[in-house]
Amino acid sequence: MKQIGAVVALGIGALLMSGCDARTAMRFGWPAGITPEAKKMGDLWTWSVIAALVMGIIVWGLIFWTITFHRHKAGKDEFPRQTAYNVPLELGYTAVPFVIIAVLFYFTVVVQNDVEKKTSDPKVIVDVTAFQWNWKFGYRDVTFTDGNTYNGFERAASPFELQSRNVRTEHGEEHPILGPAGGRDDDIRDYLKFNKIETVGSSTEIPILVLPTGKRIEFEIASADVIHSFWVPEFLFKRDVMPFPKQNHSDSVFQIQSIDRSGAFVGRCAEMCGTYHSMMNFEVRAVSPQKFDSYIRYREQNPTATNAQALESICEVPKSVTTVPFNTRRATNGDTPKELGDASNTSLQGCTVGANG
Ligand SMILES: [Cu+2]
Repeated sequence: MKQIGAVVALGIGALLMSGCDARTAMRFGWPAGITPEAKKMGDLWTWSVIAALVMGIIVWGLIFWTITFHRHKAGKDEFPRQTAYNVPLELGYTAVPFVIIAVLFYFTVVVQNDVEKKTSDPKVIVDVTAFQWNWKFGYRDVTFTDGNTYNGFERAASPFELQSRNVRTEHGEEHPILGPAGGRDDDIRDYLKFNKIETVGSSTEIPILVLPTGKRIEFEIASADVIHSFWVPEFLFKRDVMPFPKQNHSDSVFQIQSIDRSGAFVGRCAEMCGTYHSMMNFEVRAVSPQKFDSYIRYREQNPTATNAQALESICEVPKSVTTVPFNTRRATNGDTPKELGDASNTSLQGCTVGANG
C-alpha cells in the first residue's frame, strides 16, 4: 500500500511539474474553445472522463483483488466456490450500466440543446455561402453597440449572381455556378442570399469574416453547389453546408452565444467537396464591438473598398494570419507558415481607429 501511494504521489507530482496547469490537465485533451458553448462541451467531456475513470478504478480494483486474493491454492478443490446465478447481483450489474448511460445521455442532451439554442435577437446575422472552393460572407443584420441597427440584405439570388460578382475559379474562368445543380429552376435556388456588404475569398485572398466579441451571432449557411461543411475548430462546432437546405431537410441556421476573446481563428471546410477541398480555408477575426461597429460603417460608406482596407481602417492586420490562400499549384503541403503573424494579437501597432478613415 505504501508503494502504491508513493507511485500515485510521483505520478501526480510529475503531472504538476510538467508545466501544464490544472485546468489544462482537467480538460483531458479537450481544446479550450472560444465560445461558451465550447466550454460547456468541455465540461461535459471532463465529467464524462472522470465518470469513466471512476468506473475504471472500480474495475481495475476488482481485477487486482481477484488475481491477488483468489489464486488457486494447493490442497484446495479444483474449482473455487461457484457464484453464478446470483439473481440480485446479476440484476444489479445489468441495471447499473443503464443508469450510467441514462445519466450520460441526460447531460449530453442538456449540452446539445444549449449548443443548438437559438434566440430571436442575435446581434449579428451572417449569410455564409460556400462554393467550390471558397467562401462568401455577407452581413444581413447588425445591431450596433449604441442600439442602432443596420440591414444589409440585398436579395435572394438567381444562379447567375455569383458569376456576375466575379467569382472565379483557380484557372481564372468564371465560376461554373450552375455546375452540379445545373438544370434546376431558378426559383428553388432562392436560398442563396446576397448582401450589400460581402467578403468573397479568391485564389489570392483568404476571406476574413470580421465578427464582434461578446455578442450573439447567427450564421445562415448555404452551398451554391455541392455539400461543404462550415468549421471553425475553435468554436468546436461544424455543420454541413447544403445546397437546397430546405429540400435536404437540413437546419441551415445556428447561433453562438459569443466569442470570448479577440484574435484570429482559422476556419475550414470539413466536408470532402472536391479537388481543392483542403485549401478551402477562411479566417474569423474577432474584434472588439467598437472596432466591429467602425468596420461595418466603413464598409457601408466605402462600398468599393476592399476588405483589407476596411480591416486597416479599424487598425487590424489586413491579411489573414492563420492560413494562406488557396494554392492552385499545390506548392505547399498545407501547413500554415509560422511567419504569418500573431493570431492572438491582430491589432496594428501605433494605429488609432478612425484616424485614417
Ligand atoms: Cu468545401
